[in-house]
Amino acid sequence: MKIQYSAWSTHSVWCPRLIFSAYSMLLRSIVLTQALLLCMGVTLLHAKEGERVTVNAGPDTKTSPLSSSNKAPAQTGQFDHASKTNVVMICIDDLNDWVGFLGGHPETKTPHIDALAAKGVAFTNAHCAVPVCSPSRISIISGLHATTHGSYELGPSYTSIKRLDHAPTIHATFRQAGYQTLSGGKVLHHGFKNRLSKDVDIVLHGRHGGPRPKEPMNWNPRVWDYGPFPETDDQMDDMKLAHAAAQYLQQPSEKPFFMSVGFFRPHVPMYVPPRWFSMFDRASLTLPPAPPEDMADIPANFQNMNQIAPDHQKVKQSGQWRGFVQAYLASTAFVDHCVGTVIDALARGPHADNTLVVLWSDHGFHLGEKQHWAKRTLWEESTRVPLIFAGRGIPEGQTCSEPVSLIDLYPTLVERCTLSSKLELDGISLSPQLENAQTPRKHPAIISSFEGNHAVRSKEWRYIRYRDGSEELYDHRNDQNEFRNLAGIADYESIQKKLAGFLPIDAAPEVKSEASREINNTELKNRRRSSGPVAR
Ligand SMILES: [Ca+2]
Ligand SMILES: [Ca+2]
Repeated sequence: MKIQYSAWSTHSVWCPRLIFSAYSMLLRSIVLTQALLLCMGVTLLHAKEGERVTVNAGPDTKTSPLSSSNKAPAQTGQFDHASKTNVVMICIDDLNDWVGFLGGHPETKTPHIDALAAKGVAFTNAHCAVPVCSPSRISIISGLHATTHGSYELGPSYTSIKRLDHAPTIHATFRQAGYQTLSGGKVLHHGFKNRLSKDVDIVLHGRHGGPRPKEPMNWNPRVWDYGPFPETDDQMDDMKLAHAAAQYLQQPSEKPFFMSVGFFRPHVPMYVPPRWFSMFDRASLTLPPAPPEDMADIPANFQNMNQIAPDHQKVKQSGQWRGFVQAYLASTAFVDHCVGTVIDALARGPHADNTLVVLWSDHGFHLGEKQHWAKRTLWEESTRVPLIFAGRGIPEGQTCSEPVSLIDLYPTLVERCTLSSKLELDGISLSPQLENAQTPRKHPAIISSFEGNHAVRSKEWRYIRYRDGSEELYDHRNDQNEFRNLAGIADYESIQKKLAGFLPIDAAPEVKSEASREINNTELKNRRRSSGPVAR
């Protein structure tokens, strides 16, 4: 609990010390606690096994980028932990490279994320471990590759994967080191449940991605729906989470803290308030490049096994392509505002000087490129993610184009915060790149999707090998859209062979839960049932 004892230091002299000291301390703690709760509108309790603890949302905060020029004078909490580095980890769901600093869409509006990138080290060639929510996040939070833990799809939770029985979450590692751990929204796909509930001291806001309208607005099934809803930002769970995080960051803390803030947008269904839709003109916005002839040189197998998202032909025929793109841009602008709310609170609060911020998205997202929607592919649109480090110990204004993986986050944060390194992690610390962004990396990023399919992304190339042996090769020096598959062409044989040398050996077989089969079956049934656009 955050209490400013110094503000009350004169109160105790009113009481005869020997007689009333014990009573005074008790009274003080009650009064202070009540005053703090009343002032802050906070219900803050320590989490117990299986118990939900919440911090209610406070008033809105004016957003601005992390800046040393607009912060309040530094305060200190009860304990001096100036030598410790706090961590704020911002996790975004399904955000591709449509952020200003990555240049993925010419009209996207992400001023706060771009400002954060400018204040730190922005990684422009960062990739997920698996291009779908649950295994991507499990990989980040465990620091282990999918080919180690064996989760390649939705379904298995962290605690249901045997290989992770003795793999501490990054939250557990920080907590073990004396940090207070906080989490809110979507960080692990299944949340911190069962034995993981003790890894999080304070739940900032529940794992809610709402609200949703009663009836679909533009698309069936409603999981793929979009539209201007609800009326105001403060009705959005993401905004409530941002306020809760902001509120915590503006108070002194007793301990160093590790905070993870997981926003849902731009994940479908893409409902955000009308003001975000009105920022983008549906009729004139730029559609992503998606020439049908691009598919002529691509092996068929992966296209056939990846049938969960809406079909691009159906999207086009329904006349809703522009609507989806507008909704994605609107959702991205909205989540950027949420990020700004958190960063601004940090910048103006007492932790501005001793906090490291890391921002990532769990994977990318197709909006028609390669005739595809959503995720799960091994192409650039699906695997590339925004990744930013900023704050304490991070140089400003650097850009790193070396290939990195999100599984590198865990060892990086452990190293930057000088925690114990007795951990078996697959990732490689990004500290050399955080010292000098031009430092080369020896290893490419490895991405896996469904069992037995892998991509190798180096600084200049993408090589894909599917389970049936079929291959793709792209030269990013002159083909950022991955239009021309160079696999099998004699001139590229040596680079193809070199990249193939990085393919995982002895990859873990897929862990499947009953729930995962049900989820997949339900999604497929929904897809078959789908009537596509909502009839009007
Ligand atoms: Ca996701
Ligand atoms: Ca092509």
